Amino acid sequence: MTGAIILANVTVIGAQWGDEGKGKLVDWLSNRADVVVRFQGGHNAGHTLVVDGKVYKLSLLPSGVVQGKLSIVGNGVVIDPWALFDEIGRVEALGLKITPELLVLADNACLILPIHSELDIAREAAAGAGKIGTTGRGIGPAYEDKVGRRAIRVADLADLDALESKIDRLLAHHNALRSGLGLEPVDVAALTQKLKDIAPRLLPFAQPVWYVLDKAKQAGKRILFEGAQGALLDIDHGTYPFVTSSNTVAGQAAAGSGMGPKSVGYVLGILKAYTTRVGSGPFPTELFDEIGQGIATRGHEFGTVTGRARRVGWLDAVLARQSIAINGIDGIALTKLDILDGIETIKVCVGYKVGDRVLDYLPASFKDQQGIEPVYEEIEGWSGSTQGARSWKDLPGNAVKYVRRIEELIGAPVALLSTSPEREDTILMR
Ligand code: 2SA
Ligand code: MG
Repeated sequence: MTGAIILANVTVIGAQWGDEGKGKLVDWLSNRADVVVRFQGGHNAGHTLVVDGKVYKLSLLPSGVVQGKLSIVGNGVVIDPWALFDEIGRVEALGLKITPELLVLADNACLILPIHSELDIAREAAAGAGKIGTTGRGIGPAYEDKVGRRAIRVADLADLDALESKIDRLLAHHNALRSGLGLEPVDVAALTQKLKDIAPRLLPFAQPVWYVLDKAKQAGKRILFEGAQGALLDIDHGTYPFVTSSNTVAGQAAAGSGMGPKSVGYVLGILKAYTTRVGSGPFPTELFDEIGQGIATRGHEFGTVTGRARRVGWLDAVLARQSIAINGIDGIALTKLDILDGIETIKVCVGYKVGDRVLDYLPASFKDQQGIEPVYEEIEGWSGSTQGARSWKDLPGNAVKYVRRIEELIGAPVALLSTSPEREDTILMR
């Protein structure tokens, strides 16, 4: 199996609600890849990479930029050009150089405009207790416009004569929505000018990504697909409506980049040794006690993009198994095991009681999801440290037992074990 991770195309997917540590694993794997591709989401993603003591917080840029690998933002991504150039400025300040040779943006990707984040924020404010807990980055409204066939795409910036009429059409929709939320109407000429100003900066990065990837494939290049968020935030498969607005599952790697389904290759699911979620929505194994507090503190569980505190709970093997099925996960990278160091008894959820039923999957109905009572298995903890371990032999016996038991419960092998945020603290298991 491990051979496959190193030799094949790899798709890295968050197996929970995001923040499983994908950034570090993508960085580790991008050493072994030629091309790194983002295929969904936008700058709502937050990947933290620690390389040689430097901390890179990436949102829209594929993690491959840190290793100097061809980094591609696919058609499935929604691109906020202003946020992109801010991010480029931040990473360039750390010593990287982001050129069109390194970074390619899909010319058919849809743009996030200021009207999208304004709408996102206004809707969340109006929703009160029913809010989704979005990142406020305009992701949902941008995908709505994409699916509604009125979005502005990257390639539209190359046709400035037609731009104003496209924006006019878009604003006919938005200004009606805005008036309902008490927002001022947007001026067509002002928004058009803003886009005309950014166009010459953005266009040098634009290419037909499917074509670039096809060439890469013909040349035998290895491609790494970098998922953002997690499978339980998927628009179809997640805890709807408390989800993001894109498909986050492995299948999207193909559609969101313009390659065929076989290109997805080895699917590596990133699973945190416990569970976190940021934003609202069901969370069956959520902890509200000092154990949860301790995990949150030791695990630095704060959103990379928004700084929001993440909710924390025990590992949910029911959800992990479901995630393995819907993504076709071949192997797991288990992260943050060290955060459980010193906990006397660790719990893992192995089933759901919903009324008088016991389920081994997450029911689709929100009412059922809210009513879940987790069935736990208790596993003896370890007193030694797993932090920074670089070999299987360095792990306390009970930590090994915990990993083995998780493999049985979720029905997938742990292929990699990450024992700290540092690139080198990664154990190849098999
Ligand atoms: P949105 O903004 O429309 O995508 O929000 C909808 C839901 O998706 C969740 N979401 C995330 N959950 C975890 N991590 C994400 N990225 C950042 C990070 C988040 C941050 O890596 O830390 O910094 O706060 C992410 N992006 C979206 C979001 O919480 C909503 O539940
Ligand atoms: Mg994150």
